[in-house]
Amino acid sequence: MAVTVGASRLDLGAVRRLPAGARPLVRPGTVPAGVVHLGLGAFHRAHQAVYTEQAIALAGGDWGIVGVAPRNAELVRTLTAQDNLFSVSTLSAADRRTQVIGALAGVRLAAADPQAVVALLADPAIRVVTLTVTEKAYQLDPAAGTLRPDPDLVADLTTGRAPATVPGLLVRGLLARSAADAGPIALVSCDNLPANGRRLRGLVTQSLAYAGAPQPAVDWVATQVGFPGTMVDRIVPASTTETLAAAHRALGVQDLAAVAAEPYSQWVIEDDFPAGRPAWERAGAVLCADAGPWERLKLRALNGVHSATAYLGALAGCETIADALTLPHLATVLRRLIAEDVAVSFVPPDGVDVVGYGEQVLERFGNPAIRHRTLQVAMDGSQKLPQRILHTIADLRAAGRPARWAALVVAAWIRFAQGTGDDGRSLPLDDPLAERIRAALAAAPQTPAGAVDAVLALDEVVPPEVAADAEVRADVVAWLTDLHRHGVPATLAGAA
Ligand code: CS2
Repeated sequence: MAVTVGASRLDLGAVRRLPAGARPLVRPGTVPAGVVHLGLGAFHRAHQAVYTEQAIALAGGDWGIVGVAPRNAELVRTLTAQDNLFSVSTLSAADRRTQVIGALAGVRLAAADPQAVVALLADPAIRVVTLTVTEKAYQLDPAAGTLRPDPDLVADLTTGRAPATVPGLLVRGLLARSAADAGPIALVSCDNLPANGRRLRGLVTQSLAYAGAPQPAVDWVATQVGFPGTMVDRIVPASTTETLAAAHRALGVQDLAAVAAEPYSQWVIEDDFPAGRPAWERAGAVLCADAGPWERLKLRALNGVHSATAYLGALAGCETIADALTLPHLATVLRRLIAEDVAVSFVPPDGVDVVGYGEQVLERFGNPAIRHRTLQVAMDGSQKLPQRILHTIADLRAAGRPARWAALVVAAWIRFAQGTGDDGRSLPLDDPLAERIRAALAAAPQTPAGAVDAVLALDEVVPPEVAADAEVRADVVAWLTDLHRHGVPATLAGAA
């Protein structure tokens, strides 16, 4: 990214020169660490870090965050040079605010010093570990949650080498913590996985079994580690040079770790923290006994609709989600997806009207100040579609209902995976299963039905009851045929 040479930099010394409204809510560098966060990406900085800073400011507690980047050395260098400070800009058509966040007590690069991360996880001062590492880092098959370790994770679990994967770090850290008798801890998945707390517990227990961990350590994890489920929500696109330039203008100093986000933010957390937690409820988070209904609401009515917008938009040549929403008829089709499929597929949280929630989601997607690239949301479809769309289809079909609009999203994903947009431009398949998907599509008959059968047969992605459903297959084939023959605009016009 472009760096303005000689510009003064955000750091502790610059704080008092910041505009008054932009200063951190806590005195940076003064709050001892109680949280380790794995995955220092834009989402964490604009979500959990903001809630945690507010919670500390309002209720106190030694809950500074040690942010661990698995691999991003440049980000760790940047944050170190900035005394762990970064800014979050909140953008809407009408308004923009920039605030420096002082929640980070330190940063580490796991790839450079994995043992330091293991030692942190075994430190009695650390009582909460949060994660935003993206779906694929869990190395669970997305359909059933079964561990599918890659060679790096196998090496982490079966040799004494320094861990190189997120599950490897967690397992080694928990074994060290149990050996040190360092007290209970909560591991909190903040990724968009189905039942993310249960998935993370499943990952840890399957990994311990794979590693042949001794029974006392397995028992220790079973009794001393909480795995609260969460629903996290805030649209935070990857930062660009424009994000950094705008933060520079707002702060008067350069912030190379700046992020920009929409104003909306939500966090629902199951209250299962055996060694305490920050008072996140003071910052607006909802603590509850079961986040499941909230998580289904968000994964299906927001993320599923996001993926639909991303695939249809990318195929039609739209660069951003907000651009895609201006495609004629797309909003109508998304409304029908929400009302006719998503809303009737599950029981929402008490008092929530899914159609109204969906309207708010579409308004958020249309925020013109947020340039969220369709290709960013389109990434890793094999890891996302099960909880976003395929579970909606499975639940509708189990209730004897059609799943017509959800089938359109599957067709759009397949067409995207085939690699060419409506105007003949090639589209990148950025997905951990890209090779498998490409090989399956190449080996299949080169017809819409051939492509659909090849994709529905990917059993680590597609639940068996969906793969075996002739009506679903027929709907997906019909949509894919339309997308091929007529392109996105005419397909939407014919359907809306
Ligand atoms: C998006 C999410 O990239 C994606 O797949 O759907 O990152 C989305 O922006 C967040 O989950 C919103 O909370």
